[in-house]
This record gives sequence, C-alpha cells and structure tokens, in this order.
Amino acid sequence: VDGGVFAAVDIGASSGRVILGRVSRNGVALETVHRFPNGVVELDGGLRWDFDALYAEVFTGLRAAATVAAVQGETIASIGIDTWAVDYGLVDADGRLVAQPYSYRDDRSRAAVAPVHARLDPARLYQTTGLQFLQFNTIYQLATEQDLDGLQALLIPDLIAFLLTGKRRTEATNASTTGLFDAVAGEWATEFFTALGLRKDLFPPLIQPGDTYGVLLPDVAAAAGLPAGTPVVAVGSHDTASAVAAVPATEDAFAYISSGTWSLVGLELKHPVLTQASREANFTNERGVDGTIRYLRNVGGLWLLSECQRTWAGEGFHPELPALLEAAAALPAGGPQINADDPYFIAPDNMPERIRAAVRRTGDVLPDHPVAITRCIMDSLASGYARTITAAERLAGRAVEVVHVVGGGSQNTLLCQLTANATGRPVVAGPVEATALGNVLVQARAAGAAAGGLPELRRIITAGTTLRRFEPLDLIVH
Ligand code: ADP
Ligand code: LRH
Repeated sequence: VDGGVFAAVDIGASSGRVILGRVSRNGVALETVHRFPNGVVELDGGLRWDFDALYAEVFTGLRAAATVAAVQGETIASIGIDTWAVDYGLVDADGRLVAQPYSYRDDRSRAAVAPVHARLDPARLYQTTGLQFLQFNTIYQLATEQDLDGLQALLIPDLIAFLLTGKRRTEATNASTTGLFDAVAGEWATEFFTALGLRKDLFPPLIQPGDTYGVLLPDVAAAAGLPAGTPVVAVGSHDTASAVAAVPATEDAFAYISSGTWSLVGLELKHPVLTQASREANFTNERGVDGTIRYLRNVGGLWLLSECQRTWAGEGFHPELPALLEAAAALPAGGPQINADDPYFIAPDNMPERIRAAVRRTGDVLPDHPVAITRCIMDSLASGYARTITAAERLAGRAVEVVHVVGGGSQNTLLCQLTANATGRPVVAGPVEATALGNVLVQARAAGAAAGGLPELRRIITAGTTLRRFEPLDLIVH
C-alpha cells in the first residue's frame, strides 16, 4: 500500500455524501466533507429524483474536498461515483438531460411488466440476466418511455460522470441491474434490446470498475477548484457493489447484509445461479467488483422505519432514533410481523398505517404506537434476513458461518442482535460507510496505491475499522 487521497461520491436513496479517503499502510481513513439529504419528490406528475439539486450537491462536495485537500497540501488522485441502481436519466445529442429522472418508487413501471413478459418470457429473462424480478427494474421502466429517438439512457452514476467528464459510459455492476445484461457473458444481452424494439446503443458502452471514464472537463475542474486532468474512475458504481466489496470478511463462509434504505441480503459467488428454484425464490445475480456475483435478495429495509418517522414527524411527533430503538428493544420477543419485502411498501404513503393494515391481514393486532411499530419492523426484517440466508445457502449450496452487516443500519444494535438471534449466527456489524470504502479502494487499486483482489482489499479495511460482534441469544425458555 503506497498511499493516496481519493474522493468518493456516494449517494443513497436517503442521503448522499462526498468523502475523502486517505489510503495508507494503516488502512483507509475517511473524512466526510459534505453530506446532504436525498429522497423522492413529486414532480411533473411522477415520483422523481431532483437530479439538478443532487448534482449541485455533488459539486459543492467536490469543492469542499478540493479545499480540504489543498489545506493539507494533498492532491486528490481521482474521483469515484456510486449511487442506487436501476434508475437512469435520458440525455439528448447535445448532452442535455431531457427530464429529471424517475424514481424506481414511481408506480408507472408496474403496468409495463405484462407487455414486456409477453415479448420475453420471464424464465428466459432469468436464464440470461439472473436478475431478481422487481417491478421497477430498468427494463420495465424503459418500456414506459414514449419516444427514445435520439436519446441515450445513462444510469445515475454514469450521468454524473458524464456531466463531470463529457464521456458516456455504462459501468458494468450497475448495468447488471437493468434486466438487459447477460450475467454469464458480462455483456449487454443484445437480443433483448431487439425483442423490445430498443436501440442497441440506447446505453453507452460498458466500462469496468477500475477503468477511467475520462478526466474532468476543464471548466468543471476550474469551478470545483480541482487540478486539470483529475480522472473520474469507475468504481462499483452500484452502491451495493461497492458496499459488498468492503465487507470486512476474513473467511469464505460469510453472508452479508448491506443495510440502508434497502437490505441487500446474500452471498458472494464466483458463478451465477440461474436455476428455476433460484428464480422462484427471486434471488438476483448482480455483478460485483472483479466479476464476482452478488447473489442476493432485496429485503424491505430501513425505508419502512424512515417512512414511519416521516409520517410521525408530519403529525408533530419527532422521536429520536436511538431512544425509539431502545424502547423497542425493551418490548418482548414474539410480537406481530409483516412480510418486509411486500411490494405494498414500495411507495411513500402513510407507512405506519400500511404496516398496521398488513398485520391486521395476518389476523394479529399492532398498536398504533411508534415503539410497537418500530419493534414490528425490526422483528420482520430479522425474520426476512434469516429466511433469505437459509434460502441462499440451499440454492447456492454454500454454508454461512457469520453474517456481516454494513451500512447505516449496522448502527442499529437492536436489529443486529435480532438478526443474530433469528439466523443463529454471529453478526459482525460495520463499517457504517462500507460503500464509500469500497468506492475508495477500487480507485486506490486503479492508481496503484493498493494491490490484490477482494481478499487483500478487505484486509486493508479490517485493519483500520472497529467492528461490533453480536452472538445469537437463544430466547426460547426451556
Ligand atoms: P442509504 O445508503 O440507502 O441512503 P444508509 O446506509 O445511509 O442508507 O443508511 C440509512 C439508515 O441508517 C437510516 O434509515 C437509519 O435507519 C439508519 N441509521 C442511521 N443512523 C443510525 C443510528 N445512529 N442508529 C441506528 N440506525 C441508524
Ligand atoms: C440500494 C439499491 C439496491 C437496489 C435499489 C434500487 O441503494 O441500489 O441495490 O435494488 O437500490
């Protein structure tokens, strides 16, 4: 490890940050130089991302990064970008974004599922792409577009990279979430473009993590206060790919939970699992850094809780998260549960009531109280994780001895303990900023400041991070 300073732009569905990562023999030290909220907005008759505002925040962050680095006498070696997957912006021949990108939480893609499946049998889709069925996969979103003539689709991180460098590319880990990517070949599934009447150059050519999009446009570099020629390097631009790259596993038999707005629960494999059983269990084979396969399922996630918090705030009640979780931890085990991955919870609308209605449908009753609702969410997530890990072991023929939880949700002590209990496996929690770490390490390797495959990169992380361990508690009284 030789050292260097890298800027990671990491935007999740609930917040974004620009982080400086200093790589040295002692590990990676992260310094957050800018943080901003994110969320879907009602705009032009749909749920969208305010991309112009996000890009302005990225820019503010890069300027802050340039200033911090300059004060320390450091030079930022490169910039890497990751965001949530699936969504895209449409850009015309002049490079103008024609509309603010739709969010995957917009309901419009639901009606496009049947017409797409009429042309492409879902079994055939899975055989090639290995992608889990989610009503908002890019392939269904694209089927709702009226007119793609003369337009190119850029996935969100690629769109940011395009505005910074003027270069149009599609990073492969994120391409693997479109439904138009061949999981075995690692290339676009061109026959699906043809079947759906999409131009084969609808997306720009693929680029791999570690490759360079290009250098900052001169006016961008000048406005950000960064040196001319600063490269923008492709990382695992799918946030989950970067997070998984930074799971501090020291052994092979691990499962991971990337815990944020979503919980992404699964295994790292060398080869995709494309069986009928895997399709029925709706496991995905998304592409990871270094051509690995992220064999996982999307499980509800902390969206359920953050949406409840938003509703409660609208009613004038602002419970602090730590206090709420502590009170929920004091409730007894065995309370009501919901199926956290029910598509019923995807849209943003009165989440507490929807959760109570889902519990009612199971014949149980959930009190209209934030603490009870919080506990129900945590119990439901933990059960969902346990079910998913057991299924992954069976479908992939692999045993899991330890469960790593990374991301914002790794700070949730209650959820970590319930996960250990439900899975019967020790849980290792942290790092919180795994995604940014994965982003930085892929840049560091591209710059020659770190070497080796994922195990070596993971050792660099483990060396510099404090992790918390939760042992499973047997709650059954004998
Ligand atoms: P995303 O990348 O999807 O935006 P993050 O990885 O940033 O999500 O995780 C955000 C989630 O982390 C929040 O919804 C919240 O539930 C959880 N979280 C953040 N801070 C804490 C904390 N101090 N204690 C427990 N949970 C936390
Ligand atoms: C997590 C995530 C997840 C996708 C979803 C759209 O942020 O990228 O991996 O399924 O957002």
